[in-house]
Amino acid sequence: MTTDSSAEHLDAYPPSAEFAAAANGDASLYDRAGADREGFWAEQARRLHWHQPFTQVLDWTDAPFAKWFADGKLNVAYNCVDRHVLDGHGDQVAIHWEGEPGDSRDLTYSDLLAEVSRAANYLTGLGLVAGDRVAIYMPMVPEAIVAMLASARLGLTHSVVFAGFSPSALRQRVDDAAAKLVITTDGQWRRGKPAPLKTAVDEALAEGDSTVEHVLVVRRTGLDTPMVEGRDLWWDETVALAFPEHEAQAFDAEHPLFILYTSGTTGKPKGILHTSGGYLTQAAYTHHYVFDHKPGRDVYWCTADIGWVTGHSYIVYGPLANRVTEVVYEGTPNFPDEHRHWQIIEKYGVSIYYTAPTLVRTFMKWGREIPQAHDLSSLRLLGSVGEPINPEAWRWYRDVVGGNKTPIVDTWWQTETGAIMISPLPGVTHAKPGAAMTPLPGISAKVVDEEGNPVELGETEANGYLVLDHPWPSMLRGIWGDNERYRETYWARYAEKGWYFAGDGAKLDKDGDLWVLGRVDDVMNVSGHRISTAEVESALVGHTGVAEAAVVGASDDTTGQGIVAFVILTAEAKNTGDDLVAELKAEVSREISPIARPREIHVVPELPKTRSGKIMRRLLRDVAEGRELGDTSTLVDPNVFEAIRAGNA
Ligand code: 6R9
Repeated sequence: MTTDSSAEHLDAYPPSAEFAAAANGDASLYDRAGADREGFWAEQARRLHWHQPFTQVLDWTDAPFAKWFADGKLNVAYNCVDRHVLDGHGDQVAIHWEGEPGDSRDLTYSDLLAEVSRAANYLTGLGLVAGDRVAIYMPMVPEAIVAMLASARLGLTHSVVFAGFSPSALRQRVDDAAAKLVITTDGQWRRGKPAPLKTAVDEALAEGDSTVEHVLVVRRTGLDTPMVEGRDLWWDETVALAFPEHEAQAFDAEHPLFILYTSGTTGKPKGILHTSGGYLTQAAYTHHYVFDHKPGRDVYWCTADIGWVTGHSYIVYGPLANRVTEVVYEGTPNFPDEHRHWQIIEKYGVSIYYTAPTLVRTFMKWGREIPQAHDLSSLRLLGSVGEPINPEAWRWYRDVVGGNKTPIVDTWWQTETGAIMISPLPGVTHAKPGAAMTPLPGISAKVVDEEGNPVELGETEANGYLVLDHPWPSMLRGIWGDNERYRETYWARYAEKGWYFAGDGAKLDKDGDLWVLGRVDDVMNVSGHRISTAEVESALVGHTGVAEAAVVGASDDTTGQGIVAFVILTAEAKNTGDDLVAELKAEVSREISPIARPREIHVVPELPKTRSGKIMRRLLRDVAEGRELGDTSTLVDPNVFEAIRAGNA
């Protein structure tokens, strides 16, 4: 932040004096962390209650497998619930839950403690022991959070599977983690209608042997739900009747807390593994400073789903560790109409609101009159996550939602990083529309070229890669069951330097501020959801009529990227035009999830390939975005595009 007069610098929003005066953070955090990184993290770890204090901070001798606070012991659920009750805050509301059909429920910390204790007692009675895996396949109901915390309390490793995923996606995840229990609901509310969910579990488990011994079902919609004798259990007939007191036992700081599957560059999702002490330390630390959270005063709302990492770290673990009062909303932003989010903000006096750029752009499309019809003056801080936020959306968010006064924190991080890594600090640093700005105190990042040389400041070509050059407490501890893939995916690219390769392109502006530009691998980002091209391709070729498929993410005004597929049909297949395209789209929804449904599918006679047989997705992206073709010199057959365009027409 020099005296440079570049447009980017002029566009900076300095912290307001008023916000700065009461901010949790201050500039000394950067100095302290810079002078003694490990000492700084030890200080942050002491935000938590340790049943047995740690004496070591970082053990990196087995890099890239980190151990943080290894000789310390703690209980994650005790930190998120019990200690707040013991500190006299049992009556504070932890969760203002808002159901989609209009029902609502408040849970205080005492309520939460009783619910989590009941669930812990019941799961123990089922024979589950620390180290077992539990799959959680649930919509945004309070029991989903209770299920996560009860698992954490018992040292069970949870794997939350987004309730929009298909039975086969669920099965793949259940099998990979060898889960013994699936917790689900009878159904879920979606735009005013109940849709079955438990039947998807039945379908997932129908074929072949699985490791699942029980399916525990929360009643949410009242839909008629077949139960398998001896396997399936109703939550309200079991957990709800269990004893509401339970003593939390301490686990090693490195005890596995959860596995969360995310898309990689191949068809098979990666089970990202997170452990306890380091993860909770950084989730709590970032939630405190990045959101400037004041327990007992703020009302916080993160609009993510617990099926994604944002839901894990910024609905469940970070906020509850910090004694949050938070809103949890079950449904879609436009049910019963587009006013829903603003009504919820008014109803609860939400002061901190954390959402994704795709939703901000959707709000823009619906029009500013909608938020402007509400009193949003309780809002004092806004956050963004999931993809780069375009400056236009950033300004709209600040002006229309934030009353032209709230700081915006654009937070860069990943499932793998576990918690926020790069973000402005409100009240402390400047913000610029579209820039994630600077690594947080304690975090170190670089933007480098292919060889690992630092890129020049102000370089406008997007030629940099984002790397993390020091380990951090909430870093992933590996890919479940696949250490080799872990090394290969994240550490092989800059193996000599020992840097973590994030898979994102980035640049530094003239002020040295960091802009994340999007994925540089074959991972698409649709509405903030990571979907690999390979996953969608494999769903498409799973259809008998498709011989080959190539999928690209083309830029999309609302969703960031949209999925565009090019398919070659088998000789036997009949091209029935729109019918076939509709069938293929449905196939992808069924195989993966409606979020992976392609925006467009083009039936083409050929795909552009290099001599080594690689599909040139870059050129297909040019086609999908209606641009002039880039360099075609490495193509086997440069004429292929005439055929593709003809097929398109
Ligand atoms: C938390 C989360 C991670 C990928 C990441 C990047 C993109 C996330 C961003 C951002 C620019 C931001 N991403 N936040 N890009 N600015 N503030 O989203 O995790 O689902 O694993 O996605 O999302 O491409 O690599 P995850």
